[in-house]
Amino acid sequence: MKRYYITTPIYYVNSAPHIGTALTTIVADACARFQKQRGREVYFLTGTDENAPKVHRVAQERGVPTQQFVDEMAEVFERAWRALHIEYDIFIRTTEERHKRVVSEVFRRLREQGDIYKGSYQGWYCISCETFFASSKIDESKTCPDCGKPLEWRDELCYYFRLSDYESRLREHILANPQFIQPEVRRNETLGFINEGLQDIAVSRTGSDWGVPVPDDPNSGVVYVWFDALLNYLTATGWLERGEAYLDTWPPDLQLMGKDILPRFHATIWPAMLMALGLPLPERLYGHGWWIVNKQKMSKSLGNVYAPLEVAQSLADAAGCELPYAVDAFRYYMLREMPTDADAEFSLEGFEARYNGDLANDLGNLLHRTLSMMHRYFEGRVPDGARLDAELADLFAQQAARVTEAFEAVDFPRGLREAWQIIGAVNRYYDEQAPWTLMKQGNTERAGQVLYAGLIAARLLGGLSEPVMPQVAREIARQLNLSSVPCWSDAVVMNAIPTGHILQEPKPIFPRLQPQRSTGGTPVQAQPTLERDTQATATITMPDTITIDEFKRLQIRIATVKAAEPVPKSTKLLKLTLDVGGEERTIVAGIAEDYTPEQVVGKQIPVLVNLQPALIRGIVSEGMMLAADVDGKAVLLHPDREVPSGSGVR
Ligand code: ME8
Repeated sequence: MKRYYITTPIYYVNSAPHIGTALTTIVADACARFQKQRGREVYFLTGTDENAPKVHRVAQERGVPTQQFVDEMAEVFERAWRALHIEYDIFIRTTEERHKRVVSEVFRRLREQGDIYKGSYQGWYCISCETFFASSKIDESKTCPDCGKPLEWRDELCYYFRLSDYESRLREHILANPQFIQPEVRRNETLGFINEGLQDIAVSRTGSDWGVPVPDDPNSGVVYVWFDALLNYLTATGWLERGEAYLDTWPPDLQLMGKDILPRFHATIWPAMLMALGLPLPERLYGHGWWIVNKQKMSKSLGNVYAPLEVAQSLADAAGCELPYAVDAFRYYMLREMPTDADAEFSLEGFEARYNGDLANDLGNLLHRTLSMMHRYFEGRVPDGARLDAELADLFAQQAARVTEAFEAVDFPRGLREAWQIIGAVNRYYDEQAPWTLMKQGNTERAGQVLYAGLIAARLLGGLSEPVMPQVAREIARQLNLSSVPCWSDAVVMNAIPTGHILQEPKPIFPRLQPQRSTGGTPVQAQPTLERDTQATATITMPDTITIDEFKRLQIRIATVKAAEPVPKSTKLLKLTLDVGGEERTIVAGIAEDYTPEQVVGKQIPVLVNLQPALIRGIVSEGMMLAADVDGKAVLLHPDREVPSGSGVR
C-alpha cells in the first residue's frame, strides 16, 4: 500500500522559526495526524533549506563557518517543531550528501536529454527571494516586485532549464485536475502566471561556492537553490537509492506551503521538472494565506515577528495552564484562525479570546461540568442503561462527517467550527433538560441519560480534535478513563462508554485567563463606559487633558446596526452585528435596559473601532459603541442625516 505522503516546504535557516513557518508546519502536522487517525500509513516530511546564498551570507556576517551555522540552525528548527508537538517522519537537510547526489544526478540527466542547456544571462536578481526578474516586471526603483528589496544586476554564463517547453502541458494538467492546486484562488493565480508566458529559467549561479556544484563543469558555479531545494521531496523518498521501492511513497499526496511560493515555484517549476524526469506529479498542492500583524506584513524591522514557543509559554505563565496544553492551545488558534484564501490577522488578543472562549469556556467546561456532575450524582460511574438520545446521536454523526470533509479539504477553521457545534448542542441540551433539577426531582435515570450525552460528546471531541491538540486529546481520554484517544472511525461510535465504566476525577485543562494577567503585557480590555455586566473588569484612568495626537489614535466610525439580540443570561447586554463600511463586526453593548433589539436595528451609531477586542460572556467584542450617559442610562447618538457606513468621525 502506498503511504500518504505529506510535505512542508524546507525552511531557510537564516532565521529561527516564526508564526509563519509554524503555521505551515502545524497545518501539515494536523493533516498527517488526521490521515493517521483515519487509519492511513503516513510519511510526513519537513526539513531545512541550507544551500541558499542568503544563508551563507548570514553565517559570514556572524563570523561562523557556514556548515557549523547550518548545523546549529537545523537543530533549532528540530527542537522548535518537537516542542510544538510536530510529529514528522523525516527531517531532511539539503547539505546531506544523499540529497546532493540527487541534485547532481537530476541536473546531469536533464542536461543529457537537452532540458538543461548552457546560455548567457543578463538580468536583475533578488538575493532575498533567490529569483531573477525579467526587465518587464520591474520599474525605475530596481527593487524586487515580491519583497521590495534592492535588486542586483547579473551578467553571467549559466545553465538554463527549458521551462517554456512545458507551458502547454502544465496548463492542460491544471485544467484537467481541479484538485491539483488548492484553494481555488491559488489555482487561478497559477493559471494567470502561466498564461503570461513561461520563459526558460537560469538554474546555475556563480559568485559563491556554497551549494551543490554544477556537475562536471566546475567553472559554472553551483546549482540554483530553488532547483536544488525542490528536489528534497524526491530525495526523501529514497529515489536513486531504493530502486522502484521509492514508489511506496512517491508521488506526494499533499504538499503544503504559503501562497508566496506556490504559483511560480511549486505549481510551475516543480511539476515541469518532474515532467522532464518522467515522474508522476503530486496529487495536491495547497497554498495558505499569510499571517499579518496590525495589518502589516511581519518583518524584523517592524519588530512584529512572533516566536511560536514564546507565545505559548507566555499564555502558560499568564493562565497557569500546563505548557503542553498551552502549546496545543496555540496550535488550535493557528488552525482555527488559519488564513486559507485570504491573509489573516495574528494577534495575542485574538489568541487569548479563543483560549478563554473556545477552550476554557466551551471544551474545558463541557468536560469539567460533565465529570463533576457524574461524580456528584453517580459516584463517577456510568449509570445503568445510559444511552444517547437518537436525535443527538444523529447530530453528532452529522457534525463528525462535516469535520471529516473539512479537514480533508485542509479547511481547519470550518472543521473546528463544525466540531464546536457539538459543544453548543450539549450545552443547550443541558439547559433544556436540567439534569440538576431532574436529580432534585428524583429522576435519576433521566439525569444519567442526559449527562451521558456530555460524556459521549467529550469522547467524540477528543477524537476529532486529536490532529489539532494531541496532548489535550490524550488528557480528555485520561479523564474519561479510556485506554487511548479513539481513532476516527471509533470516535463516532455512539454509546461506546459502557455501563459501570469508572471515570477519573475532573481536572481543569484550560484555567481561565484573567484579564489583568494576559499574555505579552497587552491585557484583554474591558469595555470602559457603558459596560457594567462583564466578566472582565478593568479600571481606566484618564488624565485631565490629552493631546490632539492622543485623540487621533482613536478611530471612531459610523456603523449601521444590521442585527441585534440579547446576550443570554444578561439583562444589560445586547450583541450587535454592525456594518462598518463593508466590514462586518460584532460588539457587545450595555444598552439592553434602555433599548430593545428592534429599536436599534437599522440605526447608525458611532463606534470606536480600534479598541482591543474583549471577551464578554463568551462573545468576542470588536469595538465599543459611543452613547450619551444620562444618569447611568444610555441614549444613542445618530448622525443628523444618513451617512455611508464606515464614515470617519473627527
Ligand atoms: O520559502 N504567514 O523558505 P522560507 C504565513 N526555503 N506563512 C508564512 C509567513 C507568514 N507571515 N512568512 C513565511 C522558503 N511564511 C524556501 C522553501 S521548498 C522547496 C523551499 C511561510 O523559510 C512561507 O509562505 O522563506 C513559506 O511557506 C514558508 O513560510 C517557508 O519560508
